[in-house]
Amino acid sequence: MTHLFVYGTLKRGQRAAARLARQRFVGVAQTEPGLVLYELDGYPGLVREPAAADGVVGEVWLVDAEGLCDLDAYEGVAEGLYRRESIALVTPGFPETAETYVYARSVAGRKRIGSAWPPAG
Ligand code: PCA
Repeated sequence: MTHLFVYGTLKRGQRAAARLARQRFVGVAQTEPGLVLYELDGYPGLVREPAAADGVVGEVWLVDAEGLCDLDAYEGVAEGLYRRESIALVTPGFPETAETYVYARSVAGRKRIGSAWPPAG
């Protein structure tokens, strides 16, 4: 089983939430600083940005191997859209690290939305 941090369309109530239906929700948590979200085409991309002070808020799920394989396919890992990488969590009571989907393409010209998606307002 793998702890997976999701911050976009896979979150509860969002468009792709059903893809986690057979997995276990752990809770809402925050990442280490140095990670930030950009708005892409109706979904967000998390990127590493050393100056980002706040980190990202999202959900931690416990995902089985088959589910992770399906999610990698959905997120376009093989096509180089996202890379699945380990990041650190700072919320007490959570594992110290989790896997997440880091956006693997350029965010040049995209809107920087900060710590949470969808952005408020
Ligand atoms: N889906 C993945 C990565 C970005 C997206 O919209 C997620 O929810 O974490």
